[in-house]
Amino acid sequence: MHSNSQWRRGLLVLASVGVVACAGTEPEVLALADDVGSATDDPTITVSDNEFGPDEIVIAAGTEVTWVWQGESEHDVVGAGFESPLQASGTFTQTFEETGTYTFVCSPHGDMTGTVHVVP
Ligand SMILES: [Cu+2]
Repeated sequence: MHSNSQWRRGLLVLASVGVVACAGTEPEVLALADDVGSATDDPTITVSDNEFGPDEIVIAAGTEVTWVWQGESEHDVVGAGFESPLQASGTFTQTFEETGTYTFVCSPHGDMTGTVHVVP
């Protein structure tokens, strides 16, 4: 029993370290700030090596965003509640119904991040 509880404590420590290490790159949904600007009429984001372009867009609620792969390497788009395949070409679409600020990341490239602001 003693060794079992030590093992459990070890797992807890590992879990806490993992949460800290991932902070900032985990996709999340944030409250919408009031100064994000007005919605774009071109809700398209390119996926290249290794960045999203643009890496921040503003859309109206109910708009479908299209990501278009243009690079050579494999990338994906992972947000809170949506995830594209890991692929080197093609497209991915996601419709955002609720207002808020949605961050997304390419899972193989943790510094490849983007943001979708959904305004009313
Ligand atoms: Cu990537």
